[in-house]
Amino acid sequence: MMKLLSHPASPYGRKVKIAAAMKGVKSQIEVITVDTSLPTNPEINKANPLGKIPALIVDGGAQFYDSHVICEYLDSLAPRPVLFPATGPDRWKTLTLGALADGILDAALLLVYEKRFRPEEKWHEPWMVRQRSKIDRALDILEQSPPTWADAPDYGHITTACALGYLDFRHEGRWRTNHPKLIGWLDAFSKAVPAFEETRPPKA
Ligand SMILES: N[C@@H](CCC(=O)N[C@@H](CS)C(=O)NCC(=O)O)C(=O)O
Repeated sequence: MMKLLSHPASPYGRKVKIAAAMKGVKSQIEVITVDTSLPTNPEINKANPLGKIPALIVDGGAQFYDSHVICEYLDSLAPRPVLFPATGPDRWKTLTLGALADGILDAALLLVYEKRFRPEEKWHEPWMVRQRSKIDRALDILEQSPPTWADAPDYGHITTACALGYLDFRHEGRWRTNHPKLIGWLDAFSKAVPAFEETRPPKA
């Protein structure tokens, strides 16, 4: 049995859980909840020296992180659906979409951490504006041309859905006011991939 160190609120952990469900390997993974908001957590530090979830411990003891690597590993366990096109332009398109959506996540998480881990007198508004502008530019690109899929969504689409889901969860869904095409896109993803709803983070 593989072990996934994660947390129900983690959008990166959600990517991995969705990938596992899509690849039909969910039942081979025991999910262990880890709290990364503690000052230090030996359990996660042992699995990932960076102290970040998700981390996957596979049979035989090898430890994989981060979410991209774990998703690509899970993709290698079963032939279909293909989450990472093997070669050619499709592969670079998928990886670049994944990087864009991970960039939204990273900026959105830093905005949460600014307030969680720093005292209020040290919150730095220009830095937060900088992070918000990254999210806004990325959302505008996605809204111009929401990423389509042929047979099934891939890793790029999974990451995009998890980024939008995180903006709903931690940033009051403000993106919904001016991205109508993306709202429709997320609804279509949710219908195509039941694991998206099944992994919705619990209300804080
Ligand atoms: N690039 C990493 C990001 C993972 C990440 O930042 N996870 C957060 C939780 S959602 C975390 O563990 N934060 C703890 C910390 O940064 O100390 C991935 O894709 O797995």
